[in-house]
Amino acid sequence: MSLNCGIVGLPNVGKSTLFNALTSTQIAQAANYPFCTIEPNKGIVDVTDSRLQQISNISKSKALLPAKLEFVDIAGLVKGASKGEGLGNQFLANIKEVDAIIHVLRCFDDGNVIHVEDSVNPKRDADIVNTELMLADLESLEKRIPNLEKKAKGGDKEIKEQLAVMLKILPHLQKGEPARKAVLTVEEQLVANQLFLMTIKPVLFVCNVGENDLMGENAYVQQVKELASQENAEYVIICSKLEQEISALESVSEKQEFLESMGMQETGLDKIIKSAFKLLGLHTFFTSGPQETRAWTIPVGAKAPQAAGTIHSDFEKGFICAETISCADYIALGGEAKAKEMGKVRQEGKQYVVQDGDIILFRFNV
Ligand SMILES: Nc1nc2c(ncn2[C@@H]2O[C@H](COP(=O)(O)OP(=O)(O)OP(=O)(O)O)[C@@H](O)[C@H]2O)c(=O)[nH]1
Ligand SMILES: [Mg+2]
Repeated sequence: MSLNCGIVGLPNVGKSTLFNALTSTQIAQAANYPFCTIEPNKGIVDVTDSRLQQISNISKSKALLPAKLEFVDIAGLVKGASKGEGLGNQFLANIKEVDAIIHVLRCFDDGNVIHVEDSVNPKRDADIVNTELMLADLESLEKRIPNLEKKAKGGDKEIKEQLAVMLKILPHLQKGEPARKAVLTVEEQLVANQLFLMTIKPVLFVCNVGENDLMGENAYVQQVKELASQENAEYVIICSKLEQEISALESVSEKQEFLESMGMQETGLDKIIKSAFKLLGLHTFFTSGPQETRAWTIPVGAKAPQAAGTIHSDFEKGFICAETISCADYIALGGEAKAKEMGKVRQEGKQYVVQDGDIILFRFNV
C-alpha cells in the first residue's frame, strides 16, 4: 500500500531533522537556515509493532516483515505561498500529492535557530500555513467550478457529482475554514479525495519541543493543544533533535536504555508512526509461518477478500475463506494448535470485516 504522509510547516522548524529521525538516515539536509529543503525527500519507514516479534517467536519464522509507511519531507511554506512566494506553487504541488499531513510546529526556544517570523508562536505559525493551504484550495475551486458548471449541462453524472461536492466545500473555504470541515457522505468523501485539495487531508500536529522539555509542559504546546481540539485533529509532542540522536543509536537495547534514562516510554517517532496510521485510517493483519511473519496494511473496514488482495490478486479472485485467529488468542495460547483445540480458529467468509491484529491464512482457488 503506497499511502504516505507529507511533513509540512514553516521553514526552519525542524521538518528535515524529524524526517531524518523517522527514516534513521541523513538523507535530508537539515541546517539552520530557511529553505534548506527544496526538493522533497522521500523515505519508507517500518511501522513498529511489538506483536510482530511475539507472533514470530511462536511461529519460529525465519524473517520478520513489518508494515511500511512513506514519509515525504517537504519544503517550508511562508506567507504568500499560495501567490507563489518562496517557490510556494512548487511546494504546494508537493503537498497535493500526499495522503495525510504532518504539520510540524516549533515549540522550542533557541535564540540560535532562526525563526522566519522572528518569534516562537506555534498558533500564529499554524495559522500562516493553514491560511496558505486554504487560499490555494479556494483559488483552485474557484477556477474549476465555472468550467465544470458548463460541462455539467451536458449531463455527465461524474462531473455533476464532482461539482456538487465542490459546491459543498466552497463555502467553508470562503469562511476561512479547511475543506475537511465540510460534512460529506462516504461517497462524497471519495469524490473529494480526488480533487487534489490540501485542506481536505487529515492532519496531525507535531509539537517540536526542546531537549529539556520532553513532556511538553510549556505554553507553546498549550496553544497547539487548543488548536488541535478546535480542528478535531490529534497532536504529538516530540523533540526532533533528540529523536535523531536516539535513531542514530545502533541497537534496540541502547535505544531502550536511552529512553528509560530520559523517562520516556516510547520514542516520539513511534507515536508519530502510530498516529499516522490512525490518521490514514489503516490497520494491520498478519500472516505467519516458518518462512516469515508479516504485517499487512489495510483500510479499517476492509473485508476478507480485499485483505487477501493485498497479498496477491489471485487470493482475492479465488477467495474461499479466511482461517482467522486473533493475535491476542494466538499469543496467549502459544500458537495455532492450542488455538484450534480451544475453538479459537474461525472460518471467515467474504463478508467478514478484518479486525486489527487478525492472523489469517487465506484459502483460495484459481
Ligand atoms: N534546539 C533545537 N534545534 C532544533 C530542533 N529541531 C531542529 N532544530 C534545528 O533547527 C534548524 C532547522 O532544522 P531543519 O530540520 O533543517 O528544519 P526544516 O523545517 O527542514 O527547514 P527548511 O527545510 O528550511 O524548511 C537546524 O539547525 C536544526 O538543528 C530542536 O528540537 N531543538
Ligand atoms: Mg528541511
